[in-house]
Amino acid sequence: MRYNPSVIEKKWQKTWAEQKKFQVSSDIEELKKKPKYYILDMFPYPSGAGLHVGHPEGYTATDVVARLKRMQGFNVMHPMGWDAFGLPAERAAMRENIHPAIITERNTTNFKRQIERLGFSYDWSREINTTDPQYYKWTQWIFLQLYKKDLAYLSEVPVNWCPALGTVLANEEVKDGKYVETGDLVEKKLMRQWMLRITSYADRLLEDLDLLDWPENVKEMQRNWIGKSEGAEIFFDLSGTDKQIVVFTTRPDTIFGVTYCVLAPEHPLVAEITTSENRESVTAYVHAVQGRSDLERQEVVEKTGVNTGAFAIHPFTGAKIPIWVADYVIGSYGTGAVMAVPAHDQRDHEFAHKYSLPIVQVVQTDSDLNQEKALEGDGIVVNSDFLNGLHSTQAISVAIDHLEKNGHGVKNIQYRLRDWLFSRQRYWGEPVPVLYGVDGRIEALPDDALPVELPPMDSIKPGADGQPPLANAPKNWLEATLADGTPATREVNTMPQWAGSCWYYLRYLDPHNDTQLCNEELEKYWMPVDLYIGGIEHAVLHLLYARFWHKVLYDCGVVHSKEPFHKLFNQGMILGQSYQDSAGKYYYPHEVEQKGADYVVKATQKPLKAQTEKMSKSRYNVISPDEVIDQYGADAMRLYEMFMGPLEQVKMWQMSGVEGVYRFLCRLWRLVVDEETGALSAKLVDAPASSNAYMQKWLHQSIKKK
Ligand code: ANZ
Repeated sequence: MRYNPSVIEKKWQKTWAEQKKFQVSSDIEELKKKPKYYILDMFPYPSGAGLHVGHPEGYTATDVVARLKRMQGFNVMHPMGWDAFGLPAERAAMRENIHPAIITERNTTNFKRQIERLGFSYDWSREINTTDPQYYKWTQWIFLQLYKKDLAYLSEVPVNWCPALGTVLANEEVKDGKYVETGDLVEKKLMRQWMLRITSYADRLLEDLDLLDWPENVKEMQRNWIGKSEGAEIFFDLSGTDKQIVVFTTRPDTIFGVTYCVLAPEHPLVAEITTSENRESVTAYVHAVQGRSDLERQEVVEKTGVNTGAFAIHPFTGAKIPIWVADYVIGSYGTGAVMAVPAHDQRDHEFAHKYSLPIVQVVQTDSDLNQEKALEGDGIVVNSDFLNGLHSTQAISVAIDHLEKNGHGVKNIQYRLRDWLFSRQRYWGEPVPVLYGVDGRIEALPDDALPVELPPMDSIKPGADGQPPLANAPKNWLEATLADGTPATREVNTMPQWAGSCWYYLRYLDPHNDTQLCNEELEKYWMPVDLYIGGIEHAVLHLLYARFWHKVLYDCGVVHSKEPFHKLFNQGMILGQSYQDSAGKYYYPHEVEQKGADYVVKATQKPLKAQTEKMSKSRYNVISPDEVIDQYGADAMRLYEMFMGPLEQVKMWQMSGVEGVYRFLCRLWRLVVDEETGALSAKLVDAPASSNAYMQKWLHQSIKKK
């Protein structure tokens, strides 16, 4: 009767399942007798590769807390489900010529098998899947609420269109005008897309971060993403016309240091104001910089631009200020135009140097102005008429007052946050529950028409000219009628993968409710989530989108907490194992052979740059929980993951560590079980538990060893 995890673990997992040990009641009266604890994992995307050892790291941590809280007398909500819509399944479906639903089913079955083997105490009766029509019915219902509140609208927006793939790409997927994975050309194309007005929630998303027990770095990432800037819009009259250009600035205190203005190349006034002598060079420039993404434009080291030949009038001095076009000014931020203050803004400084534009210092700071650097800090304002002698911060409000009084500007706040582009030209997502009449009328479907299910289709390839796959859906799906009986067609775009994960934590509370997204009493009892654990990669988008939807649902009266996730914790990534040779260099596991206690590099291989790297197929360093459990059992795997180091730290996987934990478990087993007879160890039974001499001896021996 040696320690045999495969027998022990199977037995207890079966018992737990049969006795429904971890199922929490749905009876609100019953629940109210005890305090609650809602502990949530970021639910996984069931990929074809199956679980890797990074998943169980967070899952083990939440499981430890869930079990503790149950023992402490809490009702514990600890559910699991599948975030299963998305591009990888769609791509796999096209590759293998199998429907994505089948691929998803295959992957979730495998994920569930792997997670169950680990013996976590999930309440499986609450399992959800975002691709289940009974689930996405409510994702669609929330979209309708957004639409009713004018928070969902259609807009012609420039998107990254890849003609070769026939699809729109995310900004992160495009570099140098090409799709990062295949190198196919990407162009900007205007397409009518659904947008969600997340910007109207910017202030609340910012302010309510203060209510949360989250890591400071995650809050800071959210703040930066929202990017609130307070300043002013200043109106510059255009010399010789009745037109104006409007700039956005956070530093109106530097208004007397303006020596030129800059328009973004896509600014609508560029063509209009450019003089005939400068037309050719401006057109050539605008053409040359087209297709560069905003991100690339901000990264560019060497600033470029051209003079339009036109002039603006300084609102206070009346001086004529040249207007340039340069792509360091971003069209989609602020007003797409800036007043340039080269003495106090680094970008303007570099540009002014390059094109020999004047540099006028108007703020006295601790350092002196030199060739390389602008003086970006605060100080005492100089060379600035009525602002002279004021500190920059005071000067900002005095300047704004003057501008407002004279009709030359207004106080203004800008956000980096943009409205959320919510349409995808894909099949494997939630259909948007909207119809278009023949006259172009838009009509949202009534609640009782939900769910709008995805039609079965033989081919889910995109249609011609960027038409989404659903444009080829069978006629009986595509064609519908408006409320007044006139013919209509369905929206053929689907929702992005983020949609389903924006509200899943609510569905777990009442997963089988077919009249409501979630029962109100249950929501009031369980929300907010007390502890949410997941990867730092979700620090911005998922968490921001979910907070946004939650606030909308709060405004609709569906939820009663302002924020969904009270405490957040990010687990650190588990990196792949590497081996060190005698020269102290590190190699991938497949590049070395073990010879005795040493590792010998098989062929002439380049050593790794760092001791460990991310686990990935191409690095041959992925560890599957299955192989660990086969060899050592789930308890060894779980204990090892918790013993690797602080949960939030990045750590390297080491099989020898699992081996060590396994040996510890064997010893623990021998302490309790007599290996010969299989009965409880005689040494344990002999003495009363309180004064167990054997245990005492063991304990003190252990303390001494330490
Ligand atoms: C004059 C000035 C003087 C500025 C100075 C800064 C320092 P944040 O904080 O990021 O909001 N700006 C405005 N719109 C822009 C655009 N579309 N593309 C590129 N730059 C833009 O930055 C606001 C500042 O960035 C603005 O204040 C403007 O330059 C520039 F000593 O105006 B400032």
